Amino acid sequence: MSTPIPRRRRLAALALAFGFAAAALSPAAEPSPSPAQADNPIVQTIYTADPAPLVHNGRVYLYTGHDEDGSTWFTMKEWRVWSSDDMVNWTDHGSPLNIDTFAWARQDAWAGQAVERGGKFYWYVPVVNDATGRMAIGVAVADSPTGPFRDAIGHPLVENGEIDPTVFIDTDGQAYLYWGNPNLWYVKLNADMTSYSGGVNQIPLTTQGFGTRPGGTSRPTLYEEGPWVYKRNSLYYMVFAAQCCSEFIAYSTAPGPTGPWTYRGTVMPTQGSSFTNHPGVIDFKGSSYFFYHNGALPGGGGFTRSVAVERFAYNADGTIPLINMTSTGAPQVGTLNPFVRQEAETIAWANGVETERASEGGMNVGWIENGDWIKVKGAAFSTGARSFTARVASATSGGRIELRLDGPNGALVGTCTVPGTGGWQTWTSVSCAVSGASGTHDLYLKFTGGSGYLFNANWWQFTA
Ligand code: FUB
Repeated sequence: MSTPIPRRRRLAALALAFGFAAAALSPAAEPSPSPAQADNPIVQTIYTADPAPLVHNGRVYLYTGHDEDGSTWFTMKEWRVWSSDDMVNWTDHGSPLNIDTFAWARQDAWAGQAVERGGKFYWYVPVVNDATGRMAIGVAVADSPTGPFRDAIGHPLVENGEIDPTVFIDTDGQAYLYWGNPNLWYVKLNADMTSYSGGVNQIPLTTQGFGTRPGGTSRPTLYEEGPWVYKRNSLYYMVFAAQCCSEFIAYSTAPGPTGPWTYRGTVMPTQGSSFTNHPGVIDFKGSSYFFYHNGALPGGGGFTRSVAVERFAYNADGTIPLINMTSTGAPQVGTLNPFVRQEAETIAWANGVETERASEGGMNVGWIENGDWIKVKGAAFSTGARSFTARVASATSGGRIELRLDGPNGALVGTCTVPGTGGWQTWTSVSCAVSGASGTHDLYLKFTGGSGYLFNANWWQFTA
């Protein structure tokens, strides 16, 4: 059930951290800068970190950490999952994995990665082992990319006090798990993905392999943490967070999965207001994408980070070009179909709302106040929409959903009235007429009404 407390707490934390004037907390306040144009960072409802994208069945599943509001350390209790089939509208799948999933873990839901094998999804994560007080790598398993995930083995898969696992399955079927800070390690995973053979191997951190760190510190190479290993054509890539602090993203390549590695240079310079960064690289629908994190949301910084994405193209020789952080993000791949059920938590940009578990399954959008809105990018109305239906609930007296095109104050093509339903999870469907919506537009669901929380939204759909 939605309660008003978390959102108020979040706004207060944002205000404190960002030095906002009280007026900036008004319901109509919009994140800056230019939220209607921006698509980075990917998630606006919470702080996210340590992206790990996975392509499965025509969708990108994005696994992230969750920086708690107002954090002054890497205070992270759960991991989150998001998905998209167009790289701009992202569906919130909530948190199917948290510290409590591992009965032996104490804290620190830090940077991990998920992979699919044989119809199961394996998510490797670093956590503190309660018994030893050291960082260990756990493995969770699920039958779906969105979980629920359960502890696969009931104990750490491997433990040496180091963090940031990345998993890679080679074309010959051999899987590898790499991790480490300050060192770099790997094991060869068995086919069950939950055990390994051949012991724990250390990758030599040579300056030839991982570059030279300036300043003559105890760490001679640039390698810091957050490795991301993959193969393209016959070349193996290890992208990693380099130098500290602030980090930049660098990479090395090798002719095989265990090296020898050769340092290749910078992927993303030190940019943004987070002193850490974390890479995730995929190919999707014919393009290549680079995921990372920064501190771009209001209140953002080193412990309140946000995941973002850029599209890029490899150079002809296989090297990675320099990639800069942008607020524009990756272009949309295709369009969004407004004539099929769309989850309310499928969002290109959210202004003022949050999400939570819905009693009907999945997530819903909540904490909606007068003037809040959700942008859904590139909705293809084709020759026109006739009506709109939304699944809604309200413990108060409801409000209205204004359907606007191309901006929160853009052309109004319909208005649906939401009644009180007797509870925040007491769902009903409301419909209204639509006129003037044809072609492809960014759709804004703008929420209006009285004061306080108005209603929750679970899903919506237009009729043609
Ligand atoms: O998010 C916690 C830690 O910060 C990660 O494990 C590191 O990679 C750094 O991003």
